[in-house]
Amino acid sequence: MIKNHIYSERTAGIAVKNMAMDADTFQQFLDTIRRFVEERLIPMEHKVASDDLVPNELKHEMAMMGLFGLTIPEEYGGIGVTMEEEARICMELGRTSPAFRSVFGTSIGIGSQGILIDGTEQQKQKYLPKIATGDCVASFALTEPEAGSDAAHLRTTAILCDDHYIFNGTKRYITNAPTADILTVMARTNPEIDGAAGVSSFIVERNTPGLSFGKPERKMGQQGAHVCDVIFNNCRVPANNLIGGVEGVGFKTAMKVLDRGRLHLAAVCVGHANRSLEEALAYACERKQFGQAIAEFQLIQAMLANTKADIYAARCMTIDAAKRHDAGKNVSTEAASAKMFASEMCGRAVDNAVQIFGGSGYIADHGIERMYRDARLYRIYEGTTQIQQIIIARNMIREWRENL
Ligand code: COS
Repeated sequence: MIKNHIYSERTAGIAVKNMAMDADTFQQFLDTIRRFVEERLIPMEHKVASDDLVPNELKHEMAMMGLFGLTIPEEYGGIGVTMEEEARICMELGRTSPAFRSVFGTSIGIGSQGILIDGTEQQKQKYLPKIATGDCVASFALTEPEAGSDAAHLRTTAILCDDHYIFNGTKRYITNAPTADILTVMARTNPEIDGAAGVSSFIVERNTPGLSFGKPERKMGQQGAHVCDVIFNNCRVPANNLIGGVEGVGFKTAMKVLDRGRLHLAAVCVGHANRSLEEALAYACERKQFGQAIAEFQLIQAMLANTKADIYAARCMTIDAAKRHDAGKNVSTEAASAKMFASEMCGRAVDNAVQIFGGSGYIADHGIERMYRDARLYRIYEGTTQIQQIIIARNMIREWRENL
């Protein structure tokens, strides 16, 4: 419904790919998402965590709101939000369990952006409209048992044989793989080349012969979002599914996808930290010790104030980096900085929230310990904090040398 409204508002003018919505329409959309989070998602958090499952009716509501089409351009049936708009939406969605965002977040993010950024027109026409409606869930398969942070040394091979590539290897910890209809897969098409230049990216459909999936992993947090291995055993992928039709550029496609993904995650971290602060503030104002609300104590105030300032900083960084991305600038450094700062900030925020809740923060019924566990992943996936540091420092050194 919202989607239709936005369509009519936006297609009334000249259709420009991922053009910003007018401020009122966007604010209306944001308000609707906020209400959805408050009224539909937050009340379901406990059940989703204990069932380890997001109910289908909620997925359907998300599809009706257009959430599966957020980043897909209008010409392929989506809403086509800008990066800044996406960041602001993620800050709202980040206020509830990450499992809800994961339902569509991977699909509209790292799962589909490879097709959007580097795919052929035919590939875009074939897959993006189905992704935009939620009929096709897309995942991103880069990580392997022996290639996590060192992604350029992945070992899965894809060897051209007539009009198919024959895939062999295993991908690990692939978010949403248990339900994915397609996967963006990075594989080595040239085994003679050890590093990044031997890697190509592909679209692999779920029903491809030779493709199988491991059992969903048991995790520390983020219940309701599922990860598993993806196993290729002489899996025959049509040559047409090579993204962009060009071999050897798949690693770069993955890096471009991750630049955008890291901004998306930084925004989610801002939302997550904000929610933990709202909970901690409310508790601190109500909980009485030594005859007064604990919010009156300066040591509690310090934790609240530090988190407030931390969130503000992460929010400003993320929005600034998103605006630069929208302006067509290379944001490798800014995206890594925002992801690093926001995920570390979120870790501090949830830790402070548990501390303010005291003993209750450790008890499952209050939900704060769940937020603490859920947040831990932000500092790891889509590049650990240490990988973000490497990216930032390398870019600094390269720029310094270029300016000599
Ligand atoms: N956009 C476009 N191209 C990029 C790029 C970016 N953001 N980052 C790197 N490249 C290009 C480089 O320019 C280089 O191209 P040339 O060979 O033509 O110069 C190529 O990609 C290889 O880059 P680099 O030499 O920097 O690769 P490295 O193997 O040294 O490692 C890191 C790069 C460590 C940054 C990369 O492997 C990485 O990000 N690892 C973490 C992976 C990750 O996030 N995993 C999580 C999985 S998803 S949940």
